Amino acid sequence: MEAKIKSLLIVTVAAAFFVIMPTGSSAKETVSGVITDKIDRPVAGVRVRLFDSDATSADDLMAPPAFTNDTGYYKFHYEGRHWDTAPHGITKWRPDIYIKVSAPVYGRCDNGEWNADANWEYLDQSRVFSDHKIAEDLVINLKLKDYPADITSETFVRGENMWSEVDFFFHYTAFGCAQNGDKVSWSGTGIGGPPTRQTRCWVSPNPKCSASDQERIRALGRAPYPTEPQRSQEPLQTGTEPHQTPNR
Ligand SMILES: [Ca+2]
Repeated sequence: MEAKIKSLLIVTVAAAFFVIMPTGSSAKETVSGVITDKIDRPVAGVRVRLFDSDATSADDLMAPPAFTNDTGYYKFHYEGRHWDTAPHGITKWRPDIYIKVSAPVYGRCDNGEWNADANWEYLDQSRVFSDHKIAEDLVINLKLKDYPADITSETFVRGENMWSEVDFFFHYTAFGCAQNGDKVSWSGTGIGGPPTRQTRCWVSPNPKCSASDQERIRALGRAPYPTEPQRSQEPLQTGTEPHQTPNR
């Protein structure tokens, strides 16, 4: 019993020491913040990359990527070195800091073609904090103005602002042109109706609809809609489709 109390005491003292122990020179060379969506909800699991903006060369990646936690929080620690060439004493070596945010995707529709290699979809980036003093912690909170994109059955009408194509049961692509000209693309939607879910393709509000996109949509309006392809006789592997049972 005495030993137990003793060990508890040691743990308590150690914990107290840890709390009051100075953490060295206070945190420096850090960038942290919270990523939120367009209605101010925290966005978890997105990739945040930290860059030094350079006018005359490619921007430097200042640290390995960070990922937001459940509260949308991310944090970087970067090297306290000269980020631009300039003599010491002249502050122009300070980093010009900004962040870029991307969401994970498992492939993506690129111009109507399925790109299975796409892992990340760019969402947004912050402004540049020029010549930032590295001894001062920097907080960059970013609100993703276009995330998540709206897809509702009212938004897209096939043949008016929506185009779709069927390659195979599990490989078809579709996109719609929103009223502001944004191109919203996806795959894995029910081909017999409006898009109801995104299973393989990121909803991308960034690209604009081109003139040829509009032409394809207008042509679709004059032609019969593509029909759903014959489904394989093999059992579905994804488990996301409602299973049709034969009449008993
Ligand atoms: Ca720079």
